[in-house]
Amino acid sequence: MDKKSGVISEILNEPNQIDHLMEKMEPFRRLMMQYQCAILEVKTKLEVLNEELTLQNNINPFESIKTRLKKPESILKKMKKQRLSVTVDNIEKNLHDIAGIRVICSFPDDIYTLVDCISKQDDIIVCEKKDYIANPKPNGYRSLHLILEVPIFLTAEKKYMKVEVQFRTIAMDFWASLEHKVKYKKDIKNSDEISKELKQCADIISLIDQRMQQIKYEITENNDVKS
Ligand code: 0O2
Repeated sequence: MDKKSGVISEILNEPNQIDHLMEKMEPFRRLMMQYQCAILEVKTKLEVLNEELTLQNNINPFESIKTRLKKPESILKKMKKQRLSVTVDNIEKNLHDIAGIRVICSFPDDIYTLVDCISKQDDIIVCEKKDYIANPKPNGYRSLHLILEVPIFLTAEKKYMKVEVQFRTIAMDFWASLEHKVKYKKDIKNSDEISKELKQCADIISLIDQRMQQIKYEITENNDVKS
């Protein structure tokens, strides 16, 4: 292992040594620490928005927020898949989902409100936006993905870090969790049938999300008229 450049390709074929070597490799550990800080920054921004919007509307725009740092094994797998040499520089340049946040909302409109508010913040750069709610994937997958760049302030530098934020409703999350399990399970006998069934469920879930949204509007409007 070349400690200076951060080349770690030698460990690719030695999975049992990955954790041990990763722990010892300072540049990699530093990069992971920086991604963890970026997660904290974006999570706090979203929580601040949640607090304010809850006070304004009496309804919290998100139900829960989950964060994760991509595991070393998954990073290596993705680098290998992209046929990239495994250096710390290459990891940072090519992988945009090392820092991940998932925001689970009750209603689709809350997703767009949060996306709009966070995208407008002047220290945030929106590098990429994929709206799989407006344009669902052929399998029925719905979510809105952002790749954000956020500054972190370290002892001797300010550095912009990428964070992937996925926004979905509770119902979309329920669907995606099961579909993810099916996707990674090998040797499913009736996989075509299951895919068809999942696609139908995704469409039903989308309709329910829209109807629940409509009911929420009606309740809010009626309350506004009374008060
Ligand atoms: P995992 O195991 O969840 O981390 P990229 O990440 O940019 O290389 P892509 O496909 O261009 O890959 O990005 P995209 O479409 O924004 O998808 C990124 C993530 O969204 C995926 O990460 C999944 O978490 C989720 N996702 C995308 N499509 C689907 C889908 O059809 N079903 C489910 N359940 N989740 C999906 P990973 O790394 O692929 O997987």
